[in-house]
Amino acid sequence: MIQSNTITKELDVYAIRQQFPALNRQVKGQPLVYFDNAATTQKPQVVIDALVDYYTNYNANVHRGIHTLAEEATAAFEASRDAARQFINAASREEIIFTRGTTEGINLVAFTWGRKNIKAGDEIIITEMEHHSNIVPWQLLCEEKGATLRVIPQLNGELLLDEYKKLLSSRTKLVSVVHVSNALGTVNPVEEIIKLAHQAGALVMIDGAQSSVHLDIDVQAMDCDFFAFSSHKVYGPTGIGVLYGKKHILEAMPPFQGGGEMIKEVSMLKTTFNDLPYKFEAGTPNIGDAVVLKAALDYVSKVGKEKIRNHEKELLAYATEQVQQIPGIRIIGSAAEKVSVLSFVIDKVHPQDIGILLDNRGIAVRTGHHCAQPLMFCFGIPGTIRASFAMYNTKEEVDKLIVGLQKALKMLL
Ligand code: C6P
Repeated sequence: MIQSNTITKELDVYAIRQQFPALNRQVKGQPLVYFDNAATTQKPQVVIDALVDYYTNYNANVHRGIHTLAEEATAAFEASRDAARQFINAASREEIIFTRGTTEGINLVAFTWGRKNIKAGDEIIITEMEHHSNIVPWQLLCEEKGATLRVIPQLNGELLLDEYKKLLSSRTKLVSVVHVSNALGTVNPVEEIIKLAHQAGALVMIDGAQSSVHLDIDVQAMDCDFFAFSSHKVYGPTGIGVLYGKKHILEAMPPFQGGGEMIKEVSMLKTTFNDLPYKFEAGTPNIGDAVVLKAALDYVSKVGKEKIRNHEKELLAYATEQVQQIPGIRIIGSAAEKVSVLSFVIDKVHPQDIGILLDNRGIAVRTGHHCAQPLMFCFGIPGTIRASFAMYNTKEEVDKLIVGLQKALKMLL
């Protein structure tokens, strides 16, 4: 039976929805139902305003000029670094490197730390649950160095830790693991994974693309060596992200790209490199989006991650229960610990057909392999239909999804 509710005890979803202008638009003549939040979140007005304010009032290059605009832009850029430090509880601002996003953060580590430290015969461990951006950089590195990529298997969306223990050895130099699976929503036990890796003498990189918006991140408590996330999945702009690395590890790493900003002194004979974090930030950075990241992180903190999490948990439980009642639907990934991602397949129906029919009703979901083809292979499917919920979604919207699915199935079967 379909039932709706309005305001959850803790979070005034309707007040929050007013702050996201995109949610007011119509798609195909219907109010937009945006359930593609794992791909990217919509932006609150404060984030949009912060970007307009930057380009309207203090657009300038950073760390270079002594004029007022340059000083204002530099102060805002560095304040955003401080906000990011606080958001993941890094020990120091030198450990916060601005990147284009999670993908660039992982590639930076593979390119610099990896090239220096990985040798023939070494091993890197990842999992079956990885996004392509935490597979391909390590494949490229292993191929170049003659190293081996090992993979922790999963069952029904949970990693098999006993198999992981068997893979660890003195040959293991790095373990790189997704914190939260984008395709299934599984929250992986990263603390235990990190502890075991460190006992084996390996470093650990955590792909935080999906976790940073849902979970409280404390990189010091977690004790990871690297952590990467993207602003656009945390209600911020695209084109900016953060790579965290432990200071002593970053200090020992060679630079990523060469150019302005990352140097201390350049002569035709020799170049010395800038201090952290600038050593890894060559060229004019994405200043506007970096500045705006602070507005997004502040917004999330102000609403309160725990409240958001509770609301999303309620939505996931409700949607799971409703979807399970539709004959022929199979949920993919049944981990005990999940964030608000619901992936499913339907007997005899291609996910893309469902995606198109839902879009005709104004409902945005993602269909396909979700850049996790090896994981789809494990489940023996080409892809799923994925509905991913954010702080502004409601049970009424879930009801619309259920009706949309029922109508689509009537049409297709
Ligand atoms: N996943 C999704 O729809 P970028 O593109 O660099 O911001 O993030 C890459 C990335 C890395 N790891 C995980 C776990 C991710 O989910 C993503 C992005 C989106 O699931 C787009 S493919």
